Amino acid sequence: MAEEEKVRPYVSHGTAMALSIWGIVLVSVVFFFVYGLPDLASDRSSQDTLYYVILAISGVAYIIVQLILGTFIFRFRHRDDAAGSYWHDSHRLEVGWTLGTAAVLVPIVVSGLVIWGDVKASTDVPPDAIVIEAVGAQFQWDFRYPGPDGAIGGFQPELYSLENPLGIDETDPASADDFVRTNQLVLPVDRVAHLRLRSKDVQHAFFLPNFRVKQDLVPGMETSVTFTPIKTGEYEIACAELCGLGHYRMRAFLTVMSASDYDAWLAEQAAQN
Ligand SMILES: [Cu+2]
Repeated sequence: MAEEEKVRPYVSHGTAMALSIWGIVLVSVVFFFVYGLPDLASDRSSQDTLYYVILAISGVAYIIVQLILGTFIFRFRHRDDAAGSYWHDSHRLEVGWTLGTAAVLVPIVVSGLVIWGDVKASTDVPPDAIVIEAVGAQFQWDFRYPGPDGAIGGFQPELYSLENPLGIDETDPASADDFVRTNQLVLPVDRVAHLRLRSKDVQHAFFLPNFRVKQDLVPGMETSVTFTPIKTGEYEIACAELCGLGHYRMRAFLTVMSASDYDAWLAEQAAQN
């Protein structure tokens, strides 16, 4: 009697474990379909394509592996009369799964490198690109526009003060018509945007989920991102680097306008200056 009671829990453990694994697979597959990527609003569709290819390959592998795992746990659950069998060393199997994995991973890594090269090729910024300086600071974003002369003036960290929070060098003639908007970035659609990023204090990260853009801001150096908006609308800009107690409110907005609306907006801002 006492013997039987000891054995029964182990029998149900095997079944419960198999059912839990299959349950987790089912729930995670449903979640993948419910929570997709936010709508794409930039020219970076190749990133999405690669993402979906990797997701499909790893998703199918994940489902197959978990189904087999659950099946084995269920099939070989505890039985009083069962004995395990052991074997090891199959060179053919080892070579097979090494080459098989490499055949899947090498093309993924190569496509990733090609896309990464495209994303990072910010050296070829076309001459008609919109160039804007984005300054991150605890806890806001300031965007400096070049004004009618098309050139952004210099800055010096020594000039940081309450009156000149961005340290703008006023002796630089290019600074004269620059204007700054806080937490509001405006860009025209279908034109290359080149953002020069700098931080006043700690590391921040400029994150535009809809544009597949995420770039760290590093104190003491300039980083940059180049992308082209392809859809008008209002989008969220987040800081993606835990940068202090107010990190959660380091949020800004990007408005993408038609070319004519953008020109009208620029003229309005220049008039206000
Ligand atoms: Cu931040």
